[in-house]
Amino acid sequence: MGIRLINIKTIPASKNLGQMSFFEFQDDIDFLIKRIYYITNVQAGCVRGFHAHKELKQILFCPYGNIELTLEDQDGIQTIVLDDPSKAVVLYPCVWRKMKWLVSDSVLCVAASDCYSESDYIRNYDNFLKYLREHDED
Ligand code: T46
Repeated sequence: MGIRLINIKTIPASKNLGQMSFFEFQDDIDFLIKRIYYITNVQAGCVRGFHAHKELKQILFCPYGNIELTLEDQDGIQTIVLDDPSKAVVLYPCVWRKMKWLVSDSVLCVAASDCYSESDYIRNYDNFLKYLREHDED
């Protein structure tokens, strides 16, 4: 369970070469990646998410734009804005998430610990609260 904000190592812009950001297993994240997906072509104001995961671990980052995450776990609710390519959030199991696009065409990238499985989702908020209570000691 839990939420971890991490700073992605970034080689700063130099001349016309732009900047590069990178993260890797062990140094930055504590799980291997089995799936990558990204969400594009979203208008400002759009809110996605409204679910939690039972087992999945994910790292979320926004290489372009500005996306607000509202995250709820056993410690309460927090808001994190991904507004820089060097910012990322690791979401462990049992975090209810909403992602709000603050700027049109912002890109949300996600690297996940497992392949897609609808049975890992908790898409009902009351079921999430119940699951949280039942797994509080995990
Ligand atoms: C998450 C947040 C950050 C697939 O078939 N394969 C996939 O790998 C994914 C990610 C989704 N889908 C299907 C499932 C739904 O029928 O694509 C449809 C849209 O997915 P969803 O409504 O869950 O999208 P978001 O933006 O609410 O949530 C997504 C991820 O699903 C979720 O794991 O943590 O981004």
